[in-house]
Parts: sequence; structure tokens; C-alpha cells
Amino acid sequence: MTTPDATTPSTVPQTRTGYVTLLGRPNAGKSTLMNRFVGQHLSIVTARAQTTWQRVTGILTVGDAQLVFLDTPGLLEARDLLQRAMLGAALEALHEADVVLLVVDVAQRPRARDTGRLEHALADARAPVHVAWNKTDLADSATLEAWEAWARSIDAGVTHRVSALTGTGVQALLDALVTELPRGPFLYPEDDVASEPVRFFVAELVRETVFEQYTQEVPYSVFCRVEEFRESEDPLYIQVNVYVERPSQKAILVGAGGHAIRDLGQAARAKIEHFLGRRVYLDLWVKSSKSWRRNRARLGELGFRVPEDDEARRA
Ligand SMILES: Nc1nc2c(ncn2[C@@H]2O[C@H](COP(=O)(O)OP(=O)(O)O)[C@@H](O)[C@H]2O)c(=O)[nH]1
Ligand SMILES: [Mg+2]
Repeated sequence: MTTPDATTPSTVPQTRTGYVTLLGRPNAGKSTLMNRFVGQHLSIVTARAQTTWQRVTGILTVGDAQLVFLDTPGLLEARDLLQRAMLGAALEALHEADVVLLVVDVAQRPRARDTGRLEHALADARAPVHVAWNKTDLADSATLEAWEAWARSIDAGVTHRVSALTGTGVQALLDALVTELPRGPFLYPEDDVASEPVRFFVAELVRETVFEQYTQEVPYSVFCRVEEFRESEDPLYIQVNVYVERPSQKAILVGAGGHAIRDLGQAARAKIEHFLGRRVYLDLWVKSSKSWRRNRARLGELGFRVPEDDEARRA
């Protein structure tokens, strides 16, 4: 290859850049994998399914390549309006992809219900597909072989064995993804890791902590929003409204003598301080917003986009 001289710049950029959309069933490890790629805890991770509600962007610039990862909510059966918005966000990110990265939990055996969902989504993919067999640290060879057989049967794309948790295979996967990126100028400054505002991450860290500290359906009824962010104060003052769907859940969140909300505040504050690298005063206000998961206007205010024509319901 010849080096273009300084006076006549080449019209073909030397850099590669593009969107890598992570797609898969709930709990497959999509968010863990994206965090591993970018080396930061950007997308919330919990042991429970359906915790990523909106898409989260993670940016990685290595050498001449910039990968813009889109972490998405899982491909699920959308029953309520929030789930329809979640599925809509996943399908929208699929359409923006330059490369699709299908993430599969191979600690579980393939079941028709799961593979059917994945096949349905892949039928819509216009970009090249790579498959990450994730959780190989837990998988046995018979299960892996069953998944490989499925991938061959549908001609799914190039497959990679990884563990997002331990990091095994992740570098090789990354190298393979880079080769798929189209040539073009970087979409973001080289040092950027995220595109969402800091407030988004703060609210998500509170929500992640809710998943860790409360059981059953409660975390699925909670949405968090930063209402105030006073940068000039030390410690930094942050007020977060924690919305629940019913007044009875408000009592659960606060707990007897306010113990539960105090524990939530302490644990969330520690995460936010780690994320921001400075001292924080976290002020949590619990509020009730009746059945917000089913309320189109309310979801809109909270930043969700519920598909009008319901592409999500048909999917
Ligand atoms: N053992 C193991 N657990 C994993 C791996 N990747 C993710 N997990 C766990 O699987 C659960 C779901 O992960 P998450 O990233 O939230 O999945 P998502 O719903 O696809 O975004 C969490 O408890 C993770 O710690 C992996 O490679 N190995
Ligand atoms: Mg997730």
C-alpha cells in the first residue's frame, strides 16, 4: 500500500467506523459484553431478565477503528406498552447496524421458543451477523454443539466462543468485528466512551441498585429520573425521583422506619461516586406514577418511544 503524500490527501479514509448492534434474548449477557468491550460499567447488569430498557451506546476507539456498540433490550414477548417500547428500541438499533452481534447464553440449551425469536429478528438484519456464544465458562460441550448445529442450520454467520464475565475470547471477537466496519471518518471524538448524558447513567445506577435490593415485581415497576444536578456544590447534589406504579410499592421501597430507602441511597451513592469520581449527596424521592408502564404519554415523558404502528407487536 502506498502512503498518500501530504499535499494530495487520499479520498478513501484510512479509518473504519460503524455501529455494532448487540442483540439477543433477555439475560444473554449483552450488557456485560458491551461493558467488557468498552472497559467501563456503562450498561446496567443484573442477574434478572429485562433490566436494559433503553438502548445504551458504548464507544471504543482502537487504532484506526471506532466501534459504536448499541446495547439493546432483549428480544422478548412484548405484553405491555413498556415492553413494546423496549422491543421497538431493539429492532430500531438492528436497522442501524453495520454489524449485528447476536449474543447467546450457551449455558442454556436451545429451546424452540428462544431460537424462534432470534431467527425472526435475524430475518430483518441487513448487515453481516456475528454470533457470540456467551457464558462458555458455564457451558458444557454437548450444549455448545447443539447451538453450533442450530447456527449452521440457519446459516447464522461467523461464530465466536466467549465469556463476557471472564473476558475469554473477547479480543478475538473484537478483531473480527473491526474487519466488518466500513471505511469512514470517526463518528465521535477518540476519547469518548458514551453518548448519553451523565444524568442518564446516574438514574440507571439507582435503578440497577433497586434490582439488587428489592425482590419480585418491584424493580420492574421502578423508573428513575434525575430532577436536579447541582454541579457547583460539593458534595455534588443530585435529586433522583424514583417512580413506582402503585402507592403500596412506595411503602415497600421506603421500608419500615425508612431503612430500605436508606440502604438503597447508600449503595447507589457509592456507585455514582465511583462513576463520577467525586463526592455526591444523593437525595432520593419516591413517587407514585399510576401504571406508568402502560401509559403512553407518561412513557413519552420518561424518554421512551412507543412505536405507533406497532412494528414491535407484530415482531
Ligand atoms: N457465568 C457468566 N455469567 C455471565 C456472563 N455474561 C453475563 N453473565 C451474567 O448474566 C446475567 C445477565 O447479564 P446481562 O449483561 O445483564 O444480560 P443482558 O440482559 O443480555 O444485558 C448477569 O448476572 C451477568 O453477570 C458470562 O460470560 N458468564
Ligand atoms: Mg442488558
